[in-house]
Amino acid sequence: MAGAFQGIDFYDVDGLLDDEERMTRDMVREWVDDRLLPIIEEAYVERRFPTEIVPELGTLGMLGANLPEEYGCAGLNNVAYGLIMQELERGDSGIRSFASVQGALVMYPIYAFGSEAQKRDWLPRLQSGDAIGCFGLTEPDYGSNPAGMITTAQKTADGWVLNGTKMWITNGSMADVAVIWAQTGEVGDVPGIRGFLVETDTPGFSARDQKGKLSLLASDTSELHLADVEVGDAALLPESRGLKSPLMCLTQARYGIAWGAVGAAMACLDEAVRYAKERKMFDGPIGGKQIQQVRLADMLTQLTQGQLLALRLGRLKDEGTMTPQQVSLAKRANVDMACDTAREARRLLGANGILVEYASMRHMANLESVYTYEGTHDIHSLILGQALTGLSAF
Ligand code: TGC
Ligand code: FAD
Repeated sequence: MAGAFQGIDFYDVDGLLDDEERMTRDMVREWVDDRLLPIIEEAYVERRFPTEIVPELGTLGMLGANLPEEYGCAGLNNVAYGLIMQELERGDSGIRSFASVQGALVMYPIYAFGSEAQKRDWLPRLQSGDAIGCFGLTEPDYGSNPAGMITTAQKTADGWVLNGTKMWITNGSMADVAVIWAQTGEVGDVPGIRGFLVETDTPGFSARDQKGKLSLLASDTSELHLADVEVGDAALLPESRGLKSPLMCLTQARYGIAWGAVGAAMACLDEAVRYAKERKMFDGPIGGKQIQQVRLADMLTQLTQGQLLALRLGRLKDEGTMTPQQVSLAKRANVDMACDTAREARRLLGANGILVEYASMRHMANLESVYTYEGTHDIHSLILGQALTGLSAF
C-alpha cells in the first residue's frame, strides 16, 4: 500500500475499526487511488460516467456489499459498507452515487420486497455489474413529496400497464432494469404505491439524458418516460406496501451518503493541507499564516465530528437499532460539513482552486446535488423538527 492516501484521522477513528473493516477500507482506498483518480478528471470534463469501472466495482465486491452472500454479495457489516461509500466519494460523488443507487436503491428493494425468483434472477447480476439498475421515485411535480406521485400502474388480466414520467434518475440511461414506484389504487388491502421491476427494453419505456447539469458531471442523470408499458405479474415487487417501501430504500441510501460525504471532505482537507504547505506567498508558505490555519482548524474539527457521527450511526445500524431520523441527522450534518469543507478548500487554493486538476471545486459542485437529493437539507431539518416536537411542518 506504499503511496496510498493516508487521510487525516485526528481522533484515531481507525482504532475503532475491526480488521475486516480496515481491510475493506484499505482495499477500496487503493482502488480509488490506482484506478479512479487517474481517470476521474477527464470523465468529469467529458461529462460521462466511466462505465469501464463497473466490472471492477463488481469483482471487488463493492456493489450491494452489505447484502447476504447467498445472493452473491459480500455480506459485509454496515460499517464496512459505509467505509466503501466513504472511499468511493473521496474519488467522486458521482461514483458513490452509482454504487448507492445500484446497492441501496435497486438491490436492497429487490432483497427486501422481491420474490425469491426476483432475488435469484437479479441480485447476482447486479452485484457483478453485469446488469445496471436505477430507481424511479421523483417526478417533475413531486420531488420532496413523493406521496403525491401520479405515475400509475393499472392491473390487467395477467399483469400491469405503467404510465408516467420520472425525473432526475441516476443511472437512468444506462440501466437494464428500473425500479419504478407507481400508484396502483387499492388492490385488496394493500396500500396504493408499489414497486415494479421494469426492464428498460420493454416497449413504451424510454430514457433521456438530463442536459445542462453543472454538478455531478461524471454521473448519468436522466428522465424516464413510461407510455403504456406492459409488464407481467412477475414484475411487481410483491412485498412492497405503500410509500413506506421506497422510504425504507431511501434510509439505506441516505446512510451511505452520510459516510460518502466524509470521504469528499477528507479529499478536500487533504488537498488544502498539502497546498497550504507548498504554496508560498509574501514571505513563506500560506499554511504558516494565521487565517489559513483557522480555516484548516475549522475544516479539521467539522471533519472529525463527521467521521465520529458516521461511525456511531454504522454501529447503531449493525446493532439493528438505527432509526430513519438518526440517518436524517447524519445525512444533513455530514453533507453540510462536506459542502463547507469543499468550499473552504477551494478558496484556500486561490486561482488554482478553480481548475479541474485540483479536486476541491469538483467536489464542491458535486456536493450541491448531494445536498439536494435523497431528501434536501430542508426536508431533513423538518424530519428532525418533527422528531423533537411531534409536530409536522412539511
Ligand atoms: P410519512 O407519513 O412520514 O411516512 C409514510 C410511512 O413511511 C414511514 N417512513 C419511513 N420508513 C423508513 N425510512 C424512512 N426514511 C421513512 N420515512 C417515513 C413512516 O413511518 C410511515 O410509516 P407507517 O407505518 O406509519 O405507514 O410520509 P410523508 O408522505 O409525510 O413523507 C415524509 C417525507 C417528506 C419525510 C418523505 O416524503 C421524504 O423523505 N421526502 C424526501 C423525498 C426524497 O428523499 N426523495 C429521494 C429520491 S431518490 C434520490 O434522490 C436518489 S439520489 C441517489 C444518488 O444518486 O445517490
Ligand atoms: P422541491 O421538492 O421542488 O424543493 C424545492 C425547494 O423547496 C428545496 O429547497 C426544498 O428544500 C424546499 N422545500 C420542499 N418542500 C418544503 C417544505 N415542506 N418546507 C420548506 N421547504 C420545502 N430521484 C430519484 O427518484 N431517483 C434518483 O436516482 C435521483 N437521482 C438524482 C440525481 C441528482 C443529480 C439530483 C439533483 C436529483 C436526483 N433525484 C433522484 C431527485 C431528488 O431526490 C430530488 O431532486 C429531491 O428529492 C428534491 O426534489 P425537487 O428537486 O423536486 O425539489
